[in-house]
Amino acid sequence: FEDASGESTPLSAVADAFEELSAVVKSKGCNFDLRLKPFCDACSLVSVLFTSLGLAFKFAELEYVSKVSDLADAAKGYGTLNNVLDFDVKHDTVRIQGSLSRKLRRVRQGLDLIRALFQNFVSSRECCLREAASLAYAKTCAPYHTWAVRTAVSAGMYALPTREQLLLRLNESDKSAEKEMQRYIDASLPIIQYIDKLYTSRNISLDW
Ligand code: 1PZ
Repeated sequence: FEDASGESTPLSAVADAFEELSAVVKSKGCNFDLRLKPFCDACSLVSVLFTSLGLAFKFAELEYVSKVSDLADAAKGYGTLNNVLDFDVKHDTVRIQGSLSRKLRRVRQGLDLIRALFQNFVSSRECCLREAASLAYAKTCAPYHTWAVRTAVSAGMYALPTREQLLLRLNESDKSAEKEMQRYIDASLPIIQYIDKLYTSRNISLDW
């Protein structure tokens, strides 16, 4: 999609990538064997949003980017998301720190964080970014993070740009941002559900 000047924006690139991915997942059903490569390609686009957030969330960016990049590095060897899970189930390493199944779970939580953030953002133009981000974090990631991480995140929230600054940095208007965010909200849901099913179908709970 294009902004007023005819250029594609970072947000529209993210929305495009997830729409493409979710179209595949939706058309082939939940038994479809999603490949790591296109999944990681879409996930790595999300990190452009971090650039717009300033230095406060540099550590979050590094965390997220390194996990996506480790999954991308494994793409050749594993091929699909299912194979990642199968490997860790076999070796009893699903929840072990550093395992790919755990990294996938964290990346999924990151995707859900962005989804919740966008939902708060589009639901009201009065909603400031800090409020939108704090609520989204509390809902999607905080329950699984240590006290130290939660404390750092809530301190970092005060350094977030304003809603207007974010829109400016993303090269969007209120209206165009709402459209692109809504596209991501809709397209990311089937992907998130697909990932959850990888775990639940193997009797792995999602409380971590
Ligand atoms: C406009 C967007 C505003 C978003 C503001 C919210 C920022 C949330 C900050 C999250 C910080 C996470 C710091 C490190 C957490 C790690 O402890 C965990 C567990 O790692 P493990 O022990 O399994 O190795 N890591 C994660 O949960 C990785 C994913 C973090 C999600 C980051 C956000 C992803 C999307 C960002 C796009 C802007």
